[in-house]
Amino acid sequence: MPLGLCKVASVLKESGYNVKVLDLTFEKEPHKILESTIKSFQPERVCIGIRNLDNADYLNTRPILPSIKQIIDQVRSHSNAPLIIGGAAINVIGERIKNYFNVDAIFIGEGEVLPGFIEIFQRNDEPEIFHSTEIKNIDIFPDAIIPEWIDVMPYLAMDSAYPIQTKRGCSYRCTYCTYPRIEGTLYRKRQVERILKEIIYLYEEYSITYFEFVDSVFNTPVEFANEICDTLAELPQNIKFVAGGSNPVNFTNDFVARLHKAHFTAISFTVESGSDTLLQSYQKGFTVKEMIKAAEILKNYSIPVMWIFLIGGSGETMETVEETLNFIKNYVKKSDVAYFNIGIRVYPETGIHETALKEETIPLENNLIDPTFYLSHHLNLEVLEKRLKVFSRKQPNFIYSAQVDGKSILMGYKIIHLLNLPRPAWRYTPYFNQIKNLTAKIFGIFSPEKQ
Ligand code: B12
Ligand code: SF4
Repeated sequence: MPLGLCKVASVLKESGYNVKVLDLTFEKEPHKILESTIKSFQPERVCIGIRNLDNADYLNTRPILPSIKQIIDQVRSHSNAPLIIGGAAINVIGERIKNYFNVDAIFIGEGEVLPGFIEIFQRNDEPEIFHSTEIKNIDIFPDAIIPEWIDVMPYLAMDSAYPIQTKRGCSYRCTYCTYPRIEGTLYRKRQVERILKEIIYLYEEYSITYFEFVDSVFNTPVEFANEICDTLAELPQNIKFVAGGSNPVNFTNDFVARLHKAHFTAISFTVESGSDTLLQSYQKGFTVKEMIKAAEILKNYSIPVMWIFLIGGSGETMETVEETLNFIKNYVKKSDVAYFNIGIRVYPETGIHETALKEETIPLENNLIDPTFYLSHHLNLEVLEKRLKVFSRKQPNFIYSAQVDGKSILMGYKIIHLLNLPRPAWRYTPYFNQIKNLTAKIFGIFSPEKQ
């Protein structure tokens, strides 16, 4: 759900602009809708929010920017309004995007300050670049009530939770990550009462009962996360929450008990590796020992957990991959899910970019706009994939990106939504895979490496 874009729209509206948000995500004929909206609304400025550069998936890469280029060209052909782009993808790639699109301005940073700039935008031969300064108090801006701008039903039907941000910033320095660059390294927290008010409003006005916290790391700083959990615990029990990115630092019995009391229905744990060598290489700031401690605590609770791993960082070998698989085998509950991303999307100004430049696996002239990935030179992709396929047959709770069949997943989401089953949908992965493996056995469809 486009939280950032709706946030910008709300701020513009508060500044006195007549704003319309056009969400093309679920449109069957996006170009037609775009044309008719431009003709009827006659905008004086057009702002386009770009969230992703691509799907960041090495094994199944899908670029996104070429389709956005088409949309921009279409806007240009129907309107003379100055055109500005912004959003997470632009914040990640920065000025490197300057000559890629035919736009008048590129906005890098937090869109809440857009009203200050919007008046001065003109049609330009060359795009102007604006850098917003970091906003100290994010509470001074209005909340983005997404259903006031777009239809959220198709998102909810696809198992998407309603996004809530409780703070901005991340104080960690993981070598592959852009978040500290997008949101800064100091935490800027929202007032807890304000967050609560937003959730209650969405529940009462729009019957939304499923929320996800989209902070960089939900459980850091832990005192703030505790305060939020204690406040949420007072809400009606049918309102459920997902703790987006969480990590094992400060992951205590006391914290999980609070999550449980506050009706958290899932946790995603972005641990990245079960090998201390790789955790150190990624500069994760925790060790396997802390992961084991967190796993032991989680065994006492029924909250489903998705453990997310990132395979292929600097120093990854088949031995370190085996350490991660052993961690999954020994510590991840059979009813939980272990998800592997293979290969690291390289973004500018990250540690992994520096490593790739030093190793000369990525040339300096690569501006990183096109999907570019790092994979440890100690790994052979074919051998790795074979090993993971064999592992996944024995561990039905294990999945990796290339194995995920988008069409079946969408169908599954729809069924779960229609039957109103507890969410998130991924909690059913182990059962779904067991059925799939059993069916394959019955029909004797074994792939060659198994025999
Ligand atoms: C939470 C999150 C998710 C959640 C979303 C949950 C939900 N219910 O919404 C989940 C886990 C599902 C997810 C999935 C993916 N994500 Co994600 N996600 C994030 C995260 C952590 C926060 C996004 C967010 O909501 N921020 C809060 C809002 C308020 O901020 P914002 O959107 O950036 O908006 C601000 C500015 O960008 C700007 N702005 C926004 N729009 C506009 C428009 C204009 C005109 C202007 C001027 C300004 C402007 O102003 C806003 C307010 O300050 C970001 C990282 C980050 N820290 O930003 C990655 C991030 C957005 N995700 C990313 C990616 C790659 C993905 C996936 C493709 C990963 C994958 N392989 O599956 C998928 C794609 C999902 C999809 N369909 O788009 C990338 C996108 C950039 C890129 N590299 O391509 C990011 C930046 C992380 C990264 N790798 O660096 N993600
Ligand atoms: S991976 Fe997570 S903890 Fe590490 S810098 Fe990024 S957001 Fe912070």
